[in-house]
Amino acid sequence: MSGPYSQADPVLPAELLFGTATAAYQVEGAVGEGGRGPSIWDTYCRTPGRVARGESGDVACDHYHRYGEDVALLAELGVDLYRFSVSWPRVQPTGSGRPNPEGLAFYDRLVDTILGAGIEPVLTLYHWDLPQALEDEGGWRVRDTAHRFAEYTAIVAERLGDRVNRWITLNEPFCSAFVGHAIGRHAPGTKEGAPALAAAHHLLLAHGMAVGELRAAAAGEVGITLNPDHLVPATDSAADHAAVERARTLHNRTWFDPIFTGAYPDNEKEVWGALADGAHRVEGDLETIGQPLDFLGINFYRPIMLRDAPHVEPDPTRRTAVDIGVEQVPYEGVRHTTMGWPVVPESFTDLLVDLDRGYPGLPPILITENGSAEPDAPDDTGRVHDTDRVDYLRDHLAALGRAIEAGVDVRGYFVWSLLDNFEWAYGYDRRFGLVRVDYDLLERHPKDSFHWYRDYLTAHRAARVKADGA
Ligand code: IFM
Repeated sequence: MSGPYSQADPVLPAELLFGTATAAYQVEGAVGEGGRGPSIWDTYCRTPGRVARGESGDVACDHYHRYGEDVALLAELGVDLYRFSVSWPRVQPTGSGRPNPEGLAFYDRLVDTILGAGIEPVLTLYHWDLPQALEDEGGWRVRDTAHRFAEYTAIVAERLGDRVNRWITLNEPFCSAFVGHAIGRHAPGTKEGAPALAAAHHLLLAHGMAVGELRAAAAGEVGITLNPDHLVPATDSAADHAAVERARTLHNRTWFDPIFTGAYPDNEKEVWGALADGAHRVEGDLETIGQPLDFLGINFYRPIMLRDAPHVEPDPTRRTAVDIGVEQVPYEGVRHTTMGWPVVPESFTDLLVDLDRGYPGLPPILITENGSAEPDAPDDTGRVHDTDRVDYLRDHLAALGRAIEAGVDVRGYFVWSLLDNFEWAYGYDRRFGLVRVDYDLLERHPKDSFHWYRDYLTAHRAARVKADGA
């Protein structure tokens, strides 16, 4: 492996756009300011034992006050795009009714600052921070929350639709539905069976309703961000292949099939068993969910190796309420990031090619997240020489290039993340940023990967100018 600033950087199509991404609860802080209401993540973080070291997004990177400094960093990087999310409880503190003027004013300022730096804002409407008041009424388990999401979408579209041209309805609904309601490792942190499936359906419905609102507001291009997994059987046995197929339904098909084929997965009875009663589905929902999109956001970090395993995990702390009889198997012989995730760039190519072949007619793809958490120990001068992150990014960009060569229509790529930030149940010690955040002083320190990405983008832009002039 080579270090930063090497000549080995992949050359990607000149028209490919580049950016970085963040999410409201992970960076904003200021949870009690500007009229913001509580979200399920505030509640989850305050529940003892849920988040490492009892940490929370209360202060996070203080982006709410320091967004000007952060946008200046984006300008220095030279990105085309910046993906951020709007906090629903900042806009509607109880998740319904009249909008909070201070909340909308914050996003007005943020969007204007991003545009003023010559960068295009890409807005995610929901990155997991459901207003707690809606959770108290049943949250994603109930259909009304989809209607509330449509109402919130219309408010944001009316306010920002004149300046934001790319809209992402939901980020990784797999995590909201299953990590939140079946595995219990994300807010609201429950282990439920059928309600988790209802949550999945209502998230899909919320997405579809939001698409309708964004179209009505002529807000621009509309998409969703999914996190399909590249799933690999541990052995060639029929049982392990069948386990992968069940997991593919849980992780990928639950979302891709309704949105892109207008049907629920045909093996859902086999996967969910008695849980698949479909009680929450209403005629016409599939039409709402399956409206055409302008782009598909994909988040990719690592592949998952699986084997067939007896139903009912013996370790109660690892048990999930949606048990599909599979077990994760560690990847041997590859580097792992501090998330414990294996680094296998070729699986990025394979995933994209598989999706492209498996779902003909997919809209153009934006890679809305890709990146790695690394130990990032600063040296005596405070600099972070994060060579492993540079290698990760370079190797994944090369893998992306191979997918593009194979015919996958990819239009953009975002590094997760601009800043070190609040990594959900892991708290602050999992650092994904191109910029180190000193959480005591809230100072920002660009890492070597920041400089590498800046140089890479400079070279890419030069190639683009040349291509435009040719
Ligand atoms: O930090 C998260 C982000 O919020 C959603 N996608 C995965 C990232 C890394 O775990």
